[in-house]
Amino acid sequence: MPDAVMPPELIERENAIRLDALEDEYESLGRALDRRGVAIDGVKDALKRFGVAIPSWGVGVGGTRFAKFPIPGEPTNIFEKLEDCAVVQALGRNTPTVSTHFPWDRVDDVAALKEKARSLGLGFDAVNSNTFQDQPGQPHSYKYGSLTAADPAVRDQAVEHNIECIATGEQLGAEAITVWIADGSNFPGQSDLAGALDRYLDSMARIYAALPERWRMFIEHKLYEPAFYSTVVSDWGTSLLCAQQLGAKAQCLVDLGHHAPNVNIEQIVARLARFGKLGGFHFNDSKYGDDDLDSGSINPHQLFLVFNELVEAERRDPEGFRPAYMLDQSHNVTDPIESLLNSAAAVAAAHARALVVDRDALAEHQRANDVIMGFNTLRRAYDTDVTPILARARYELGGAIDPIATYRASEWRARKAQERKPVATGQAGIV
Ligand code: LRH
Ligand code: MN
Repeated sequence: MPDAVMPPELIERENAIRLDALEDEYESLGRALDRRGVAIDGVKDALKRFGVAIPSWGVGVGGTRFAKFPIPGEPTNIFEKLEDCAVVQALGRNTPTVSTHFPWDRVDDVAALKEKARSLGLGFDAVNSNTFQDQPGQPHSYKYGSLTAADPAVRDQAVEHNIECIATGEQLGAEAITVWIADGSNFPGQSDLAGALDRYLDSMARIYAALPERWRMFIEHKLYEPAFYSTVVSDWGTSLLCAQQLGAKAQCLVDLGHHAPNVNIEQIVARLARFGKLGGFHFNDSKYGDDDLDSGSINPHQLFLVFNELVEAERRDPEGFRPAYMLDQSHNVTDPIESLLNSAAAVAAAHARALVVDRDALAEHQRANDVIMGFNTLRRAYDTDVTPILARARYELGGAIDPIATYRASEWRARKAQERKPVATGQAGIV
């Protein structure tokens, strides 16, 4: 039994207040869905199997290039971060794994880190390498790129770092590495655009060769930032072509914030799934750029449409369908635990709404070019308030019917503010 970061009796007490209302709402929604040919318990069971990984870097307060505003009691190292991840899991019951980032999460004793996670009932999803920052004492700078740098010594260092991340990930029980590189340029003429991709493919092939049998490598594309003229892996097309060239273990990761405004991301998801290269997601939301806002907080309809394509993709190819679901957010003005609880619920809600779509009717309307009925079939699912299903799934898994209220009743943050050393103010940056 995992160490109880959230006392079960507290969850029980908070649930007892809300159970009758939940039962009533669940029964009434069940009847409504039944009239639409949807078995509510089937959706609930699917949600109970659904999980999205927490980014270790999202458990501390995030910042921008301008500033970061720490909060008392925020975690100061990966062990404390795992405790906060366990709080999110204890209340929300759909975030059983953590995605780590190296060297931000580097420890001397990896076995101790694995044991800590195990004692908290947590596992590890994809590890993330970092060749977009220079570490103290690092022989070669990544200022002018990493895996695609003109200088082979820089490329060697970056390849070595990724292979180290794989080795650490293997010790933790992870089975994938996400490779996002900031490589690009700020001026026309600064970089040899074609040569940069050749160097990328060569470096990635060396990392690919180091992948253990069951592992996958996720290529994460991004339109811009920190490079503002060209980015080597800037779009899904480049990512797909590279994944096809590298081999079966290479797949594409879609970070929702890494596209130009108004790009049809759900169609990108359908395309990558069609070619068997949909490796995973970094869920978040944005209004302008890579804002890393809470999932579903700005454009929940897009998140629904992404999951609508995911449900279709799984129906089309159940064998090959194995995307890794992860959050990737920066919590600059909220308690990260509350944002993570909300965001994991928003992702699960998008999934639930996609599961109540009347797929046979939709296919029929699409075949008959009945535009309005095709649209209305999707919109009806989107307009379905699935929160009773999410709450019931959490409740049946031992979680909280109302995670935020239960979290606040726990006074976790105030208690941790007494125990943990304060994070220095006046810093900036994502972590
Ligand atoms: C790049 C990115 C990438 C992570 C970083 C924290 O913008 O999305 O996935 O390495 O954020
Ligand atoms: Mn990301």
